[in-house]
Amino acid sequence: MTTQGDAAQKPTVLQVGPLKPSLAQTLADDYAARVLPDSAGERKAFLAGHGAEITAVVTSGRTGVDASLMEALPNLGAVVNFGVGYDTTDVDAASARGVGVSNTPDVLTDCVADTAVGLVIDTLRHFSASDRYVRAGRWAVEGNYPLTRQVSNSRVGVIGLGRIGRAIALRLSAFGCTISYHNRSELSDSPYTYASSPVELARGVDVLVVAAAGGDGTRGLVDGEVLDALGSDGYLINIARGSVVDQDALVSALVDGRLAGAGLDVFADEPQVPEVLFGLDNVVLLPHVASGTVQTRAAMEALTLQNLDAFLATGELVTPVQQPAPAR
Ligand code: 8YV
Repeated sequence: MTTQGDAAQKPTVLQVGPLKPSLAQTLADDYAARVLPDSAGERKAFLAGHGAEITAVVTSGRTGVDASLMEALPNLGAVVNFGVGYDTTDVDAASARGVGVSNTPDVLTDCVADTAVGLVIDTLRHFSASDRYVRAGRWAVEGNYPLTRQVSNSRVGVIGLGRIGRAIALRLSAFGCTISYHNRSELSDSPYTYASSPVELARGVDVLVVAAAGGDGTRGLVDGEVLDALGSDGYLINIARGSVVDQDALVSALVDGRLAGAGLDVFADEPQVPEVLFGLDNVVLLPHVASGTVQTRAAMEALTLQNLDAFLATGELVTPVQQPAPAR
């Protein structure tokens, strides 16, 4: 156990934000981790008393560590992030301070890609809406459910052909879909057609799948102009971050019927979801569950702990977004 006296020598772990319960338990039991209080007053007192003890933070993509928290942790060496997305952590501030940042890539790629494909199918084929139709007793009364849109052989555009984007493309290729993509630059090793802008990509597809990392570099990348280019026969699927899409523009396009439908796992201000979408059967709404399987979350937890252990033992991270500055 860390005491005030030896705090400067002993590595002390801080949990920032809620974590998977088993991970939080392990941090408490095996690392004697402290937990950053939620309330502003308690947090201030905690940081004044313990900020200098902290050498590693464990957080999730939903919370992260901003520049002001980093400043209150002068001996911080690493931010260990549960999740592949780390847009809630200020990586520039971390870099300036020599603080390493890790995430959990690869282990969630399959589940997130599965979710994207599930959303494509559900949104185009209205399975969730049809299920509601049956449960409400409408089948027997109103007859067959209206016809929907075929997924196989459709044209799919992927924004962000990284690990997850490629896994989505691979799956939908097996459905006979024609795949095109937009990235900051064209990939030399991709079999898919490159579009030089999101608008150009949207113009040529039936379904636009957002798989780009969140953060300032992609904020509002899918704006009203992109949605107009996708058009009233087009569908938007987002399994990335709500920030990549202009949510107000999306909602008005859906409400006005200027978009055929949307499948959304992520939102601009989670867990808030625009209520006007609740009444639309051409929209599928998920509570940010893309990686949420027992297997994948266990693998994410294990990789999070591997990063933490490696940092505490060697000062290096296993899956770094950036490594800590050496010889701290
Ligand atoms: C997690 C995610 O739910 O990995 C990510 O970036 O969005 C999800 O897999 C989230 O990070 C957990 O906080």
